[in-house]
Amino acid sequence: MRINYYLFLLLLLGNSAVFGQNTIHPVSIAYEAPTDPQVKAKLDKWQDQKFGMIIHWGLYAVPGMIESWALCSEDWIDRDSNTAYDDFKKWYWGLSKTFNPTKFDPASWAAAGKQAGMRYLVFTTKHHDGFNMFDTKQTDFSIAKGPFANNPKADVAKYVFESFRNEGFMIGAYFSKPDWHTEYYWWPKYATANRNNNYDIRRFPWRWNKYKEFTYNQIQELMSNYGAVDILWLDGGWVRPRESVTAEVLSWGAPIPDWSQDIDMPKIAAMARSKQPGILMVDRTVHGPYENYQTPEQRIPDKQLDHPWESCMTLANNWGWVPNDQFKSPTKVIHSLIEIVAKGGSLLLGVGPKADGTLPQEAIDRLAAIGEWTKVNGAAIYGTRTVPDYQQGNIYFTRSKDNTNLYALVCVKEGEAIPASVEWKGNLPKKGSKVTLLQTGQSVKWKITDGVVKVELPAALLKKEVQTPALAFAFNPAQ
Ligand code: FHN
Repeated sequence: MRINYYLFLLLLLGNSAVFGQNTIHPVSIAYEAPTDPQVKAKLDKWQDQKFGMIIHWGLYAVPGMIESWALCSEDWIDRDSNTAYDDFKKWYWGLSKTFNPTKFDPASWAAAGKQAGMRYLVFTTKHHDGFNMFDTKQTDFSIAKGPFANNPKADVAKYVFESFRNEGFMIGAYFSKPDWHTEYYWWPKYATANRNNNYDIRRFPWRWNKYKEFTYNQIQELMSNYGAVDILWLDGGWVRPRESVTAEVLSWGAPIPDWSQDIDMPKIAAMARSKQPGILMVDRTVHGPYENYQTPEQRIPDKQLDHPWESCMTLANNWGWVPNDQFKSPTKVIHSLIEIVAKGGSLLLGVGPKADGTLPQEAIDRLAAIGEWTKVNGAAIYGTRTVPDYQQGNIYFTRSKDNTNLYALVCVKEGEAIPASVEWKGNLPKKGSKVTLLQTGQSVKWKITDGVVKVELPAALLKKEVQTPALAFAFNPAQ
């Protein structure tokens, strides 16, 4: 009975916490471009992909609650005052004894992502709760040591990476820099007041050195034993050298201790790149040589950015699986994708598998519907780059990398009919050239009057039953 009580509390927590959590990773202002030619080449390849899937899967899928954060004692985590924290923690850690995803089928996840038109993956090898979704030798707190241990796919991350690699995806390993389970980060000797390590590293250097060694060894395992990895996506930006705690960082409002939670990124990056040449390091919000692209979260920057970036956003309201979650419509996701790409970014869309190892049917259905659009309009998205005049109202513009094509993407409001014509200024088609509607492959009538392009839609598309999230036009640019 008590467990159900917890579950009820945690479901309440899910929504209130999501709001609080969205302020955890604002984006850093500065950007430092990589100089390593292999990293630059990989970054250019990553910038071609435009659309990825981030998968949060771990202990939190068992009860269907917010990922890890229920363990944290910060005031935005609304846990019931009658629940003793130690009892809750014991219960949470005990989930490792019941997590047994017998229907784990990563090939079906990869197929769903491919069908949506996604082209890169980021998978939670370890979230803040310290539970490992790979067969690490550094601790027994892993999926490979619980009831799933004898399953042929017990080394979960290996099979997730393999399945998505087989579908042609670039592969990203999400790894949480903080680990709330190991005694080297949260020392049982002291209370855990917030997300940071709970002892003054200046007084206990031995313990922090053990944590650095533990972290290095786990990342070394991921870089050595799991095939080609293209992105090391390091979450938990509060774990950062003290000297990187600028006024901007303090303004974000996250609790930052007086000591330096420095895990020696230069050493980690050198090892990672020795094993995975050119790998992209995404040390979120710790701008510098190891944040090869920036990662605004649950939002789209107001303006076009001139350096590589990605918006990570949930398909539903939560990163992991939560029962009765509210899923975004395919139109909402496609409009976000179009705006993000026109502003120079990529969309990393969050999906949370259930505890049995399957994707929620609603997620599968949404991804299939999104794929109906990307399948016929992808030329305006994949491999494109930005143009200065990137938005006019509900119309966004992109260009092919070789500048031979411009694309106009006209977002259509949910439930609205396709307009009989669309108009825009600038970004003019070349005189006498064709304007092609990507979804039909047919050229459409167009003219320019006083610098305004007017494109007419074919009658067949104007029937009220024909709807689309966006119309995409391709044309040669005037100059
Ligand atoms: O704290 C995490 C959160 O749980 C989730 O993993 C997101 C996904 O980008 N990252 C951090 C919040 O910014």
